[in-house]
Amino acid sequence: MKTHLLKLLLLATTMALFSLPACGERALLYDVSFSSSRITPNADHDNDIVRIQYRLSRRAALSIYFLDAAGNRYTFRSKEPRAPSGDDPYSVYFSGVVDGYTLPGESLDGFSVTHRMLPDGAYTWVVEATDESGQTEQQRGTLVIADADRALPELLNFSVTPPVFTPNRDGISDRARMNVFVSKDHDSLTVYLLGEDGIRYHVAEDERSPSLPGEAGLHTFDYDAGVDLGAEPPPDGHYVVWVEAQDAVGQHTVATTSLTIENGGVPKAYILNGEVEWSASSILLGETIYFTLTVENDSATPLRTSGPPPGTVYGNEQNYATVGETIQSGVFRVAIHCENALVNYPWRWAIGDESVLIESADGYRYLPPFTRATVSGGIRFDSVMGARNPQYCWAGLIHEDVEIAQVNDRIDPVFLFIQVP
Ligand SMILES: [Ca+2]
Ligand SMILES: [Ca+2]
Repeated sequence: MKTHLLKLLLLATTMALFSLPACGERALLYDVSFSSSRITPNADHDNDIVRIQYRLSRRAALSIYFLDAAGNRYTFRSKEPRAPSGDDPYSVYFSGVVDGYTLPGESLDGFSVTHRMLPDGAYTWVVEATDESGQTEQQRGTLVIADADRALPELLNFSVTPPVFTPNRDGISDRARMNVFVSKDHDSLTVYLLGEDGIRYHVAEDERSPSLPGEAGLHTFDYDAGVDLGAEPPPDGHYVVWVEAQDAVGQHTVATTSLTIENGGVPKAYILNGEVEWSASSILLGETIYFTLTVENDSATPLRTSGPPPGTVYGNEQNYATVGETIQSGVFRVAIHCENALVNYPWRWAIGDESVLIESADGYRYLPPFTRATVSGGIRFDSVMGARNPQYCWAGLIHEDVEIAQVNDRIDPVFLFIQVP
């Protein structure tokens, strides 16, 4: 009798041993739990998230996904490599947001969704682990999602103008403007250029954007490629421009367009050696004083210029505007100023002549990169023009509506005396 009982016990023990997974190995995946069986993911801080915990006895690829009543599968984690769990279980919070999906018959208007809230409903959750030998274990349970905030932060009419821009402070297409309409209040909205080398260039939102940061509505971005602050812009080339938005429940949307950078760079122009050759320091009333200097383009970006051409002689009562060559933003010009002049640098000339300037397709003229040009011109004094005689006259190199760099201002003055008979 006793022997029979012992045999039965032995048999039971043996069976129990054999019923363990993988012939006596510990379960690969164990202690799987969801802290709640129902969440209301709507960012009201009430029951918005569930904590998922699990343990792994061996290195494994870990997946967590959800099955709806129709058997559609929604991915939260997909075959992510995991080391064996240590003292603490793995722990991850789930807020109802899974990898982007589209509903049957649904089409999104010019954007895509990378992370999206599940629709309300009852789901089967599956936590699944596959070890290096290919053995898979999974556990399942039920999670109900109710009152989910499913409105997407839609990204509508994302655009960039102009599609080709030249960030080089020449006043032509120096800025690119990005517009996007976001349909929902959001936690973040970012715009960046992505180069072929994988480098991202962040674009800041315009301070005059019609909508406050985080608010639904039209958002505008103004991009100078950093040139306004003197930084070199991204290299010339084609870029994908990305906009990404994320809402309070963690849904994430993206949209893209493209932008081409041409002739980008920070212009660097100098009067060579800060040197001006003056024809005289004393002239008779009615005579002309001439100057000659050399302009150096010490940058990889072309320097835009405008007329009148070198060699032009101004009457002292004239100025650049009276000869029809008004200021144009971004243009470089050589200029002369005398103390008695009423206008700042009244006499201005192109920074080169036709032998050195190149003309763009749209008719603008440029001094090419790393090029020098000799510029001369004159001013005929028909009057003394003011009280001071002699007066100081000097040269400058002006970047119109941008700056007169310290290094290019009040260059090589001449103390000019005009002899009045
Ligand atoms: Ca809630
Ligand atoms: Ca430009």
